[in-house]
Amino acid sequence: MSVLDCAGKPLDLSSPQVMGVLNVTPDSFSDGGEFTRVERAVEHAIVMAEQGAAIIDIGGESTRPGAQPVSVADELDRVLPVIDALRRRLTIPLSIDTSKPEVMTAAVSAGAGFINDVNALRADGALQAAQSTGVPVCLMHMQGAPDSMQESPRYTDVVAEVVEFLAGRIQTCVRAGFECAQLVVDPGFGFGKSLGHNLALMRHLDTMNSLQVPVLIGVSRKSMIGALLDVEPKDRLAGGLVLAALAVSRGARLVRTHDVGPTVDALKIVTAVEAA
Ligand code: 8Y7
Repeated sequence: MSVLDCAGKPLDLSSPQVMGVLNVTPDSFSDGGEFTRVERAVEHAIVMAEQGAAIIDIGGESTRPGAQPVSVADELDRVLPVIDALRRRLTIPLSIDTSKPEVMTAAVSAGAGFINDVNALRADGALQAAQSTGVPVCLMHMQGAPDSMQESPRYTDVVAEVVEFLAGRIQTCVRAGFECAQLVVDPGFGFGKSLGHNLALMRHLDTMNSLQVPVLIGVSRKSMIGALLDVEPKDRLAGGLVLAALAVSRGARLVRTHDVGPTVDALKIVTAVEAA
């Protein structure tokens, strides 16, 4: 379970690691045009690798609540030049953050070694496309769709329902030809969840270890921190670090974050304490 083969690049999860977020969307890199956007994204990824990220997650479609959908062509125009530039400049694996089968296939051909799908391969053709690439996949839980998921999230037992959903997706993937050693799961903090649901998932995150595949979490700058502290995204670092530490102490192996340097430090501390 501990070393994933990301198209030839190893991702060693025997200790917890950081996944750096690289958004290549017009809203995150305004002005300056195409070249500037690619250049800035590449530079940012290199900084995150220097800060200790074990993998970089490249996304060309915003999955924030209420976000607008993006066409396959636009998503590819955003991510492919960045993947192409980074595959030669970084030794760590690159992850493609997408739910679209066409983007999965093209991104892995261009050099991505991991697929991060917030839709857990439920889109038409995604299961087959991802399986054909041969790279590991993160299956994330989401209730509803991004445009409406935060309107009225409902569960009887959020922890049991998320685990049950992910167990079902693992089973579907294995039947489609995946090996368990290629799969990672994620409870999907903020994706069709109230603050109470997010807190229950964090409190009982160790329950996810029963799935016997590595657990990834993403909490950095999310609204659950805003709701607890009443602070803007730029002031959510401390909250995100505490949640990352709590998650890792409950067994999470990969932490997806915008704040790579501080998160690497936090995970080193937790790892040292857990090893004592
Ligand atoms: C997550 C994610 C986002 C997450 C995984 C944001 C793409 C929203 N969040 N992928 N993506 N897990 N696996 O605030 O929690 O970064 S986008």
